[in-house]
Amino acid sequence: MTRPTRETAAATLSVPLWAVPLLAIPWPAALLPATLLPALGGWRRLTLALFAAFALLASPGAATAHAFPQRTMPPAGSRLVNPPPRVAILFTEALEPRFSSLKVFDAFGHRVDRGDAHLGPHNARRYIVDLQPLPPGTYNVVWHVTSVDTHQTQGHFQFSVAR
Ligand SMILES: [Cu+2]
Repeated sequence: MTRPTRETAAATLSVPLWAVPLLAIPWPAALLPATLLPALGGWRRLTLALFAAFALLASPGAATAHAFPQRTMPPAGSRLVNPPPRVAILFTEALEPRFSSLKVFDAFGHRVDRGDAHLGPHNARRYIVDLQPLPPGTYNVVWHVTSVDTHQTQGHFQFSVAR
């Protein structure tokens, strides 16, 4: 028995030759939080590219129906001088708040948000949580969301407050 290789895995998914150029297009970059990509190895990235390409091919519009961050405040990886009063994420799709969560942790894993994750007043794509006063340090924002079409996505990003 041999371990599956990329080639056999691709064969299992039966990629048509004409679809191969599609894999060169950075679909995942458009579909996933930017902070997630560097954490993934080449093999996983390839797998994501395959699934993303197939999702697009299988049913036009399906890939856009999943909620992914379009913009975050503070921006992922940012270093702030003033502690932010809240974290807000603008998603690509409207969210179902009963099945979504948005939490912020300090470097020790302690919650520093106020546990009041809620949608924007006039925008169900905007997800907000208020923060306790943040001392200098690095913070991890963790989100699990369900879009109104019931699809679930999750991710995380960091920001820091300067000393
Ligand atoms: Cu979806």
